[in-house]
Amino acid sequence: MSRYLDMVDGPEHVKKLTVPQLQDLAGEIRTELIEGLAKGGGHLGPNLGVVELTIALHRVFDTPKDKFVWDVSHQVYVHKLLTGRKNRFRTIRQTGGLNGFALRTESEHDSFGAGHAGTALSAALGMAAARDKRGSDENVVCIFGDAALTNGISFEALNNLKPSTKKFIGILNDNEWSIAKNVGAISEYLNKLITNPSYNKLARDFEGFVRRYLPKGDFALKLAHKAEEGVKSAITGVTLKQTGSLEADGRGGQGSPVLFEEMGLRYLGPIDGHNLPLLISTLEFAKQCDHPIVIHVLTQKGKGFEAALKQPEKFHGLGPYNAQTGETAPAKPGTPPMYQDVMGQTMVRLCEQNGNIVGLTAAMPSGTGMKHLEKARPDRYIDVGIAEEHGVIFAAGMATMGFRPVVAIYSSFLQRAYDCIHHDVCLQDLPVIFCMDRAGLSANDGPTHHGLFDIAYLRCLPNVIAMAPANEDELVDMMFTAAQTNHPTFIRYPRGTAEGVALKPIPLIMEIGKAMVTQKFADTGRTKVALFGLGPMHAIALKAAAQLEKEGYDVAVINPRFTKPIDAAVHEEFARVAALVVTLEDHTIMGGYGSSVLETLSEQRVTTPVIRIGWPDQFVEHATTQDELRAKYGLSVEGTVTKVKAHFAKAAQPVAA
Ligand SMILES: Cc1ncc(C[n+]2csc(CCOP(=O)(O)OP(=O)(O)O)c2C)c(N)n1
Repeated sequence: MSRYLDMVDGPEHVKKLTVPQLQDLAGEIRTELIEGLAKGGGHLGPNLGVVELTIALHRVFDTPKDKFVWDVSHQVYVHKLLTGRKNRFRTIRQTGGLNGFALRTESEHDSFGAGHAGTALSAALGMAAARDKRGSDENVVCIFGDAALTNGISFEALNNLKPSTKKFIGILNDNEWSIAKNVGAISEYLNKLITNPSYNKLARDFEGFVRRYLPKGDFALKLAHKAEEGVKSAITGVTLKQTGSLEADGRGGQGSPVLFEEMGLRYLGPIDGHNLPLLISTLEFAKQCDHPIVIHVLTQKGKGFEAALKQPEKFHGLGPYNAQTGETAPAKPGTPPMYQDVMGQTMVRLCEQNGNIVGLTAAMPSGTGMKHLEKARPDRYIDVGIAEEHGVIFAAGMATMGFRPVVAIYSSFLQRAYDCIHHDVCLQDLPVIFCMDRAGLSANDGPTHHGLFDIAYLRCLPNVIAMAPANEDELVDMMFTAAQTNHPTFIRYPRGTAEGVALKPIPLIMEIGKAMVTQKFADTGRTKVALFGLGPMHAIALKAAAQLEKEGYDVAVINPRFTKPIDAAVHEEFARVAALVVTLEDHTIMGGYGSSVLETLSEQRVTTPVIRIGWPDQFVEHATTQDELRAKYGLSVEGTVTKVKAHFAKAAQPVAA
C-alpha cells in the first residue's frame, strides 16, 4: 500500500489530506525517521516529538510565504520531509546530502538558518518587524524549545516584543528536556504553568476567542475542552512533577499568572502537542489573532520509539542505531577514549587534588564529558543551562573568590561569549580555565558546529594562554598546567576519539609557551623542511614527515603545544635552517596559528617561506566524516606532501623573462 508520505511533495499536499489521513501520515513519518536515521544517526528524539506539530503547522500556514523560524533547528527533519526534501532525507548529515539543520541555501522553506540555540525569537521578531514596516501580511511563526528559554537572547527578544510588532506567533515546544534534563528556574516555572489549575481559566479564555473567530466554533470548542483532558494525559506521559501552584503572577503579585503575558504575548495552553486536530484548530486561531500570541505545546521527546522515550538524552542526537531496538554498537575493543571523556575524568582527578576547582557546563554534560564530574563530585559541578555568556561571567565571578572554574564549552558555542571572555575574564586577568571541545570539525553537524575560529579570536586578547594538545596525555598535562597558571587559560581539542596513547600516572606541568621538538633534522645535507603540527595535526605532520623523507627531504617535526604565547625561539631556530616551514592547524588559516608563526618569523627577520595548512577562508560544509573534508581541503598527509613538493617544483622553475 502506498503511503501518504509518498504523495506529499510539498506543503500544498498536506493541506489536501483529511485529519485522519494526516494522523496516518504522522505514523509514516515516525517510521521514516526511525528507519531513515538508523544508518547515519541524527537528532531522532527531538524530531519524533514534533511530528504532529510540524504537520499542523504546514496544514495551517503557507511556507515559503509564511515564515517558520526554528530554534536550534535540529528538529526540522519533519519539516524537511514535508517541504520537497523527502527523497533526499536519507542523505541527511552525509557528504553532499541534506544538512541536519535549517539552511537558507537548501530550501526556500527554510527562512532562517541555525544550529546554535536561542536565536529564533530574535530572528522571527526581526522578520515580523520587517513585515510590518513593508506592509505585507505573511505570518511569522517561531518554534522554540523549553531549553531555548534558558538562553538570555530569548529573553532579550521577549523584552523587545511589545514595541516591535502587533502580530507574532510563538510556539513553545515544551518536552522538559534540553539535551540533558532541563535546568533552572524557568524550567520549574514552566512546570508550574502546566500543573496549575488556572490553565482552565486560560482555556475558557481561548473558548471565547474560538467562539468569536472561528466559523466552526463548536467543533473547535469541543477540541478545546478535549485539550484540557489532553493536557492531563499528556502530562501523565511526560511525567511532570507537581512543583507548586501559581496563585499569583509568579512574581508575588496578583496580575496575570503568565510571564509571557507580561511580555506582550497572549498565552494559550498548555495543549497536547500530539493531538493533531487540537493543534490545527489552535494554530488556525493563532493565525487570526491580531496580537502576539504564544502557544504552549507539550510534547514527548522520542514519541513513538520506546528506546528513545526511555533514554531522551541519548536519543537527542546519536550515531547509527538498530531501528528495531534502538541499540547502538559498543565501541570496538582497543578504540581510544573520546577526548571529552578524558577531559571529564581529568576533572575528577583535578578536584581530588585541588579544593578550588569547579566544573561548569552550559547544558552539555555528556557532550563535554562533564557528566563524569556530575556523577563523581556533584558538589563541584554546575550546569547553567544554555547560557554561555552567563556561564563565562559566572566563572569569572567565582574566580574573584579564589575558585578555579573550568568552563567546558564547545569552541563554536563559546563564540557567543566572546565579549565575556574579553571584558569579564581577560581584562581582569582572572584564572578561568576553558576546555574547548569540538575545536576543529564537527563533520556531520556542519558549519554551525565546526570550531575553526578560536585561535584567531583568542590570540589577539591580552593575558590569554592558549594551548592545543597533540594527544589525550597532553590534554591531561595541559589541564593540570592550566590549574596552576594565574591567567585565563584555554585548551582546544577535537571532537571524537583521541590518539590512543597511554596516560602518565603523574601529569607533567608544562612550561608556558614551550614547544616540543618531536623530531630533529637529521642533518644529512638534504633539503630541510620543518613541519609544525598543532594539536591533532601533529599526527598528520609525523606521517607526512615519513613520506617526505622517502622523497629525499630532511624533515623536522615540532609540536607547538602553545598558540599563545608561541615559542618564538623554537620557531626561529628551525625556520632559520629550513628551506621551508609548514604549519598545520585544524583551524581557519586566516589569523590562526600559522599566521602567528608568520608574524613571529617576520619580526625576527627570518625570510624562510612558510606554507600554512588549515581551513580556507570560507564556511566549510558538512560531511559524513572529518577525514573526507580533511582530504578535500588538503589537511591530510597527502595534501601536505603535495604542497611541499609543489613548492620546491615551483622554486626550481626558471623565472620567466
Ligand atoms: C549556543 C548553543 N549551546 C548549546 C547547544 C547544544 N544544544 C543543541 S540542542 C540543545 C537542547 C535544546 O533543547 P530544546 O530547545 O528544549 O529543544 P528539544 O531538543 O528539547 O526539542 C542544546 C543544549 C546549541 N545548539 N547552541
